[in-house]
Amino acid sequence: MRVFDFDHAILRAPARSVVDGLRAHDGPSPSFEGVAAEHRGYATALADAGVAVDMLAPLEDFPDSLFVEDPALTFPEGAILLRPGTRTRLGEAAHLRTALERHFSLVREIDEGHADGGDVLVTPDLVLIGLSARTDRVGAEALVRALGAIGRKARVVLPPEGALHLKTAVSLIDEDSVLTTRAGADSGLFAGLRQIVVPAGEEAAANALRVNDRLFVGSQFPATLAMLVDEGVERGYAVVPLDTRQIGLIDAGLSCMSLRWSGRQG
Ligand code: CIR
Repeated sequence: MRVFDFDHAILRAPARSVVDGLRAHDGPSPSFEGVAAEHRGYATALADAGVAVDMLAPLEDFPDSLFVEDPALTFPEGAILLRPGTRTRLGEAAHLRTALERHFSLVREIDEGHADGGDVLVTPDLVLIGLSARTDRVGAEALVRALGAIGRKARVVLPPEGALHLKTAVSLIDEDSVLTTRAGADSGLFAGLRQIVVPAGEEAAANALRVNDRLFVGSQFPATLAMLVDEGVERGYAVVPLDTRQIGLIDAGLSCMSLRWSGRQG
């Protein structure tokens, strides 16, 4: 089984409060209808790729709660509840517990520091945990231990500057390949992997999502899409463009809207 083979996912429907979602820089708010449409497109694309989607109810008190990847991690071996590193999101983890317990016999948790799932890149041999404004050293080390308990080797790294999360700047798109920004490639963090650099001006496209034989890429990134189509044919995946312009207004991309795993060992 490859690390991007998934047959289950948990998603959370956006709340109307999503218009107040966090963003690093002042800018326009997304519309609820726009986010909801992008979220529906994403859920449909996952289902089309062969994934059974468990859609959780919206949480009005948590504007960013549709980004379920930040408060938890899921693997075939088990789930881990995290401690998101920003005040308005810390409470999201508790709201995921019941859903995780429905799918996993054991739900571990980190109990100190802070860590966001957006800072966690899973590669075939190693889990990379990026330190960021959301993930601190104490949380990252607690996560290394939790991952160790389910048999995953992990390393704490310093991601390229300027990215909200590690995965803002990188995605695993094949067993030996990452899609990353120029800064990500220059950081040396992914030196053991084949690095495909997104064209200048399309840095946000580096947050793509590989699911089974599909690669989801933001549809607003034409140069990246054009670059990846041939690569996909050669490597056996189809490139699927998905609109992320509305969630992009609140610093989100394709990986953060789902928790994914293969149930074959879970
Ligand atoms: C936040 O700032 O937490 C949200 N507005 C966006 C979270 C995106 N999450 C991710 O990329 N893993």
